[in-house]
Amino acid sequence: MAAWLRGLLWLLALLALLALRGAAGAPPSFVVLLADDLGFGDLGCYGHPSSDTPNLDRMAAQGLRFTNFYSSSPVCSPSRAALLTGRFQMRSGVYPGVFYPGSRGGLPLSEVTIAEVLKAQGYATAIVGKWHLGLGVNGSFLPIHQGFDHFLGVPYSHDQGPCQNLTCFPPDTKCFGTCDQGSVPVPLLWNQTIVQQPVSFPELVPLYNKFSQDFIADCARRGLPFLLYYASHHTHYPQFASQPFVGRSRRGPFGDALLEFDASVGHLLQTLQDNGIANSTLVFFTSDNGPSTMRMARGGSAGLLRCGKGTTYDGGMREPAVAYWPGHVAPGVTHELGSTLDILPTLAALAGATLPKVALDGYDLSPVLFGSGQSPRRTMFFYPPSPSALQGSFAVRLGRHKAHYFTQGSFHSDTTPDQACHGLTPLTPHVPPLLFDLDSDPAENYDLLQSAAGPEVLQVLQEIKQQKVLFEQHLQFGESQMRKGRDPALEPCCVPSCTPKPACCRCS
Ligand code: CSN
Ligand code: MG
Repeated sequence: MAAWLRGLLWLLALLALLALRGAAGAPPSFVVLLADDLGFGDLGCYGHPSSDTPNLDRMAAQGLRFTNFYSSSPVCSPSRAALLTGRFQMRSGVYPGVFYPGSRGGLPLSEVTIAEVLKAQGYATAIVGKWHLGLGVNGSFLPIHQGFDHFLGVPYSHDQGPCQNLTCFPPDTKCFGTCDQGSVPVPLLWNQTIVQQPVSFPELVPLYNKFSQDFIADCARRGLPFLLYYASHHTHYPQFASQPFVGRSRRGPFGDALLEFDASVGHLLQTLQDNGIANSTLVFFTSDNGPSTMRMARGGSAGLLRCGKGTTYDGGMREPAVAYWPGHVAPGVTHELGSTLDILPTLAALAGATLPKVALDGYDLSPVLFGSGQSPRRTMFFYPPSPSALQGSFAVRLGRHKAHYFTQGSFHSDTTPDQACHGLTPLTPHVPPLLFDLDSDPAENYDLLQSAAGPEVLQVLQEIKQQKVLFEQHLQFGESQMRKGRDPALEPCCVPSCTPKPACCRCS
């Protein structure tokens, strides 16, 4: 080949490479929005008849809306552990149940979070809102030890402390129900420091909005890619809302809380616009677990799905989810499988980051977001709030089918018309499993083995069993963090040596 021709080919190859890099562009920023105890049926864009969610609905209309997206657990702490690590909660030991204010354990520091993955790529990182992955001695489990540069928020659920005085507007209105009376008042933390105790919830969301706005503006000014993890307390019980939202929805206190969350979403999207970074930022929205129907009209709704929080029926774990990135993610609806477990691998791929060298349970969803539309995820495994290696997964989804090997009710799913959901419904093994076709029967009503156990159905069951065995063979349970127990002395208190505890822990 002539030297000039070789030179020309080199040049062309170089130009192609540059063009590719240009198309990929600078690393994108990420906003991960997580609602709390919000069910599959709670948003306007998922069919709720009286919710007001104009901003989330707009995100869904201009982004990609998932119909088969799952959290990794039907309760909070395990679900959040999995979202941040891309690993099932059993691996990290975040089971059984959830963390409490005095829990000794937390998400182990040896786990690699998405914040740490992105920080290694030069990202700025912040979390605002609910943490719920432990406090530990001297705050050693707080977000700033897990890759987050900044934290403004509450370290656990806001019913994990006395909340009957949680003021609602108009002033002196009693909020609904009672909470954990024996714990310290719920604190607001800035990094590791208690800045308010108890938190004034009706004034909290404006603080979160300002924190988010300042963080985003600062990153934009410095030209830094960032991760903002916005973990809202809405719409967890007990519902609260700032003054402009009280009584403004058609759906009562739950609707008001949802309306305020939706307004925060609008505020965040506007902030991205104002800083000129809307088309370099992927916004991903989902929820941590299904609705707490034990709260009746103050709980959320799983829509047409069966049961809710605490159960391995779809109502406990299938969640609304939207990926929004104008100019990059084409608007539409996908019926492909996805999970909160996939967030870490997906964001890592987009950032060009290397994956942690550990067993991951997530997949890079880029093909769903930008490509063929086909998800690399073919299965989803359903584990109860108290998982054990002996029982294994309670249910397995493969494609459109889901087999239940165990079912169990949960008090979180009380008051639904279906008794199978309720707390008094005991653990029940199913041999053979219950088998549902979630495409033709999303409500998990009609067991295929009762009605139509033809050879194709038995074949499906065989394949699901194979996937189950294969997965469980390689699933190592980490040491349980919850079984380390609790110590009241570890509960966060702004006046460390005051008496009588816990009530004396008050600062404004
Ligand atoms: S959760 O809700 O943290 O959103 O899962 O606030 O499972 O025992 C769950 N629980 C308090 C809660 C306790 C919560 C439990
Ligand atoms: Mg929750």
